[in-house]
Amino acid sequence: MAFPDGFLFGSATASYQIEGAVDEDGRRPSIWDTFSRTPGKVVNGDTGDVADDHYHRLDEDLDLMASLGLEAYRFSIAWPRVIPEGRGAVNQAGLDFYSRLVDGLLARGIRPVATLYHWDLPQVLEDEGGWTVRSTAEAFADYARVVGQALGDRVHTWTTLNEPWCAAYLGYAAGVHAPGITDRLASLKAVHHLNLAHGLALKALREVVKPDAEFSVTLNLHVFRPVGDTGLDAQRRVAALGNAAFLGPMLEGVYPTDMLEVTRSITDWSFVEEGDLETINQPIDVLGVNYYSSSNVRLWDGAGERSRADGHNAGTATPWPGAEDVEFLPTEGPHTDMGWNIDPAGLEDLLTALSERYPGLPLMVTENGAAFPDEVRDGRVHDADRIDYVRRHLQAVQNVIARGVDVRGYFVWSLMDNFEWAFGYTKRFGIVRVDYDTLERTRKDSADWFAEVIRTRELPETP
Ligand code: IFM
Repeated sequence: MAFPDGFLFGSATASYQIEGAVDEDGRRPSIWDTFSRTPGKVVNGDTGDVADDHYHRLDEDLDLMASLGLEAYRFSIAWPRVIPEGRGAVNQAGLDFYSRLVDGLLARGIRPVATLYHWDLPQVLEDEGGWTVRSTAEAFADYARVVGQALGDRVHTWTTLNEPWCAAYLGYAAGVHAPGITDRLASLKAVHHLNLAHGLALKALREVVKPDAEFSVTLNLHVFRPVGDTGLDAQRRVAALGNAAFLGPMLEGVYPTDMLEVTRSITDWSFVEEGDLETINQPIDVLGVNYYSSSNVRLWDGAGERSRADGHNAGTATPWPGAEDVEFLPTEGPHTDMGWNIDPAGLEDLLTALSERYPGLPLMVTENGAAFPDEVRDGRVHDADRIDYVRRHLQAVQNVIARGVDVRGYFVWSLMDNFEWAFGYTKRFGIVRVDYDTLERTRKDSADWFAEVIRTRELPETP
């Protein structure tokens, strides 16, 4: 079966994970600069100081994308490069970099899909409370307007946030992502202010960008598989925190009852002000879905040690505030290098459920891919495991399209190996290998395979 006309094949990256050049041309520190420089927070003490040096290798990377035949490229913009102090003065050099990127994409026939926030909050704003305070959402709207004014004549799709679940819960509850805070109430305030930032930014963008631009948000929606008698109850609790906490306000204008119930012992949500939900509930043109794996859940019966195989680098604190009694059971293998299971049926289930709940809202898989311990042989990476992973998930996308689900595209994570947050450079997700000593880029077998899928618009027969 061929992918439908108009279905977009792309790849995705994020600013802090690839750019490097963290203190050049006026960029100021983000929370990830601070966090990664804090001993013990990132494996090997790795930082994004150099990363893939994409900032200096823009043309080479654009040519690489063109050589793969990419139809779209999803990148993120570093707020501290554009407005280094978080609010106020605009750094033209920062905007110029993204303007060159967008022009370079268009010149090569690649559609720019820009994300405004992929976790690199200006540190100065974190010092004022970060996402726990409303003023950060307001500053985000101003930043969105600035970027929209500069690039809005050329960017095709605007994405406000990438995976606010990670920013809120991994950053402020589990503390395994920047800013490294372990405070359940703070994480719930962060959820709300990220949601508010999304709504305010969409309003600002709509006023300044070209009329045919599209608007979206990218969520890492979770697939929870209930286990045993208590599985459904466990699923209801974590689905409220993980999925409905964002889908509810953004697409339905409400925080779901389950969410309020699960978090009752932590907050009465009085930080939600009148009119906020209306602001958050802005129309979008496409919902970005990031999917990698699924989880098995049930309620902990109190006996033995609670299993916490939630796949999110659990520290001592949980990223599930209020749902501490939910147990994440180990999943069936094989697993990727992240320890995540491989469950393409989960992607089918997720896309199907979304299309049933939100009929008429197009979906886009804005991230999917896998880290594997690549081996270089004769200068090549024969990553059959990654090809198999991507092939099976693309097959899942085809299956749901055949059943009438409106999926508009697929972006592989990631274009090239990069800084994998708390795992530093130890996890490789790229379809292109980066040699971190020489910064040389080499296409893996998966890159050649993906290029062929794009060229033929079909999945090759399984060998
Ligand atoms: O690398 C991340 C990306 O930044 C957000 N989504 C998941 C990827 C793999 O962990």
